[in-house]
Order: sequence, then structure tokens, then C-alpha cells
Amino acid sequence: MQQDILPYITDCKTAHKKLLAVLLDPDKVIINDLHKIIRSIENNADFIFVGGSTVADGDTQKLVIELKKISNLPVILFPGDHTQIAEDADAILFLSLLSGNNPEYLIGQQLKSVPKLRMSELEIIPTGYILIDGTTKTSVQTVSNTKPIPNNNIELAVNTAVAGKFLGKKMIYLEAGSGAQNSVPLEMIKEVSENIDIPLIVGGGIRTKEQLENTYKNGADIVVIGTAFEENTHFFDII
Ligand code: 1GP
Repeated sequence: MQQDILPYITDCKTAHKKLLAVLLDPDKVIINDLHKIIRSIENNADFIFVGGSTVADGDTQKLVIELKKISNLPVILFPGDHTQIAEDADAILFLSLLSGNNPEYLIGQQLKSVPKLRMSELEIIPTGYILIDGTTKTSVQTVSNTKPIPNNNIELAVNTAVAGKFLGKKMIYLEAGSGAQNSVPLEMIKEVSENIDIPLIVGGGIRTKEQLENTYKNGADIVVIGTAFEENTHFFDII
């Protein structure tokens, strides 16, 4: 098992170097467009996240194999369920959904993934995943069958993140859900980041350069962009 990515992220956090991940959903990416996609992101992104709430069996693996052929960017799995494990990736966010009280996404899917993970050389990064209400009902909410944390309940978000840290998670991911109408409130990002010392990932509904910068300014160490890039492959030209 390689152990390169988490130490790199932690070093960047210490050095106040902000990181960018582009999320590619295997259900939406057209393999023939991959060269174009990589050209659009490789000067800006630090990582490619691969995953989706529901992905046809085998599509994640196909996408990861093609990505590794044409790009040197680290590929990190961001799986919606245990079927989205691709051994050719570099690492996996080993997510546990800490909000919403659904044992299937807290430990159930994780148990199902063990046989595959034990056979792989993926770097496994224990990550506390916290869903925040982004106004629209997103796929992650539907698939996980959980209620997100209300976006004005900063105390609950902070306590959930701190519980994640106490449980030994190495990173916290604050998520408004892909395509969310409202991203995670800046005040909530600030409070969470000030109460944990592990890297903070923020994603969901970030569509402008201004939002991206404000998300960093308020304490995100990694920002994830999916929909904005899907809708406009020139999105990163503005950065
Ligand atoms: C979703 O946080 C990611 O899990 C990215 O969200 O698609 O809204 O950018 P967007």
C-alpha cells in the first residue's frame, strides 16, 4: 500500500497551500472526451476525484484505467458505494457518512468493501463525510436516505466534524451535494475548520471563482468542483 497522498495533503495544509480536486462522475463522462477533459484541468487541478451516487457496475474501473493512461494527476476514488472500487486508482476516500444516522453508510458499505480493498494497493484515507442541506434534494441525499444537517446549524456541523476527528478520521468532507443550489455556508466552513486540525474538503454547488476563493479563505484545504466543470469545460480558464 502506497502512503503518499494524505501526507502530501497534510503538508500542503501546514504550508497553507490550497488544493483543487475535479470530480468526474463515471456515469456522465464520455471516454472519448477524456483527452480534452484532461487538457482543461491538468494545469489547475491537484487531484481527480472519481465517483458518483449511482454508477453502473464496471464504469468506474473503465474510467480510472483510461485516466491513468493519459494523465499523471493522482486519481482518488470518491465512491458512492462499494461497487465503485477501482484498484488502478491511487487512493480512496474511505468515507463514513457521519450525518443522518444511516448505519448502511456509516459502516455497512465499508464492510462490503473490505474484500476488494484488502486485495488492492490503494492508499486508504479514512474520511468523515458530512452532508449539509444545500436547499435542493441532491442524489447523495436520496441514495443515502439521510437528512442533511440544516445549513444554519453550525454547532451540529462542528460537533459532527469533531466527533469524526475523535473517531480517527484523517480528513473531513463537508458536502452540500453535487449540483446543490446553495453551497456550504462560509460561516459553517470557518467554524468547522477552526475546530479541527485535520484537512477539510468542501464541495457541492460551487460554481464561480468568487465562491471558490471564499471557500478557501474560510478554511477549506481542498475544494471539489464537479457540476461547474461538467457544464463548462472552460471553467478553469478563469482561475
Ligand atoms: C459532489 O462535492 C462534489 O460530491 C462536487 O459538487 O458537482 O456541485 O461541484 P458539484
